[in-house]
Amino acid sequence: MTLRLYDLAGADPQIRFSPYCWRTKMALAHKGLTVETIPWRFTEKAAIAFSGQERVPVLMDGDKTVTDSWTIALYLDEAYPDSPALFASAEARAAGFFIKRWSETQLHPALVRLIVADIVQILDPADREYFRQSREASLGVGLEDYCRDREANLKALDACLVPLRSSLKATGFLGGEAPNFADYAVFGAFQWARCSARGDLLADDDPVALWFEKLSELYGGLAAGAPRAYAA
Ligand SMILES: N[C@@H](CCC(=O)N[C@@H](CS)C(=O)NCC(=O)O)C(=O)O
Repeated sequence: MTLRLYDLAGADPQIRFSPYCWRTKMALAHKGLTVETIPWRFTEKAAIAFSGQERVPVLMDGDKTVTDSWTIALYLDEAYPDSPALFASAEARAAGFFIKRWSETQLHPALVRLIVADIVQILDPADREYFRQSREASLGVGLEDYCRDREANLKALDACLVPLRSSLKATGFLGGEAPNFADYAVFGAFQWARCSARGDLLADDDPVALWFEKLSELYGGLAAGAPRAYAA
């Protein structure tokens, strides 16, 4: 039975840029599972109302519906125990939870300052007003003003990446010798920026960039082949 996933899209349905959906797509590929993705826009709340909440990813596996990227990862390991584990142990799961929360609370905000003004431009016209209003209300400032000082925002990102960079230098992947869900939880954030915003955020020789490249090429280049909204 094919799994199905509601996946955030831009005006161009090929542009898939949600950090949380990218985590899930990498996790599904890691498990060797095939998924059919359904492009979804921010304002299409009615389409996912059956899931009992208003956000993507929403995974449908037969008659089961699972939401939230972390819950989906736990579900996949439980439902598909014979496929490669996303968490090989309870310890890996505990460390993975910390890393996913680091990504959401430290890395995502640093990236938002660099990409949110580009994101609004790639949205379906029906989504633009909703996105601008909701994000400006939570940030307390206009999106373009929020991103104005790119140099300072790049410096802040660089400082935020210190622990990630040291870990990757030491171990290759956050999961150790091979990637696990912790890698995908952080990878999703960089793929969000890659697919939805202008410019590169990392120097070519940055260990974080090298790790990102390696993950992008996995699973037949699943992430490397994803179209970008802006030319590289
Ligand atoms: N905790 C959720 C967060 C999911 C989430 O925030 N998804 C965003 C897309 S990146 C969304 O659906 N936003 C809907 C909205 O802002 O209205 C997860 O890990 O899956």
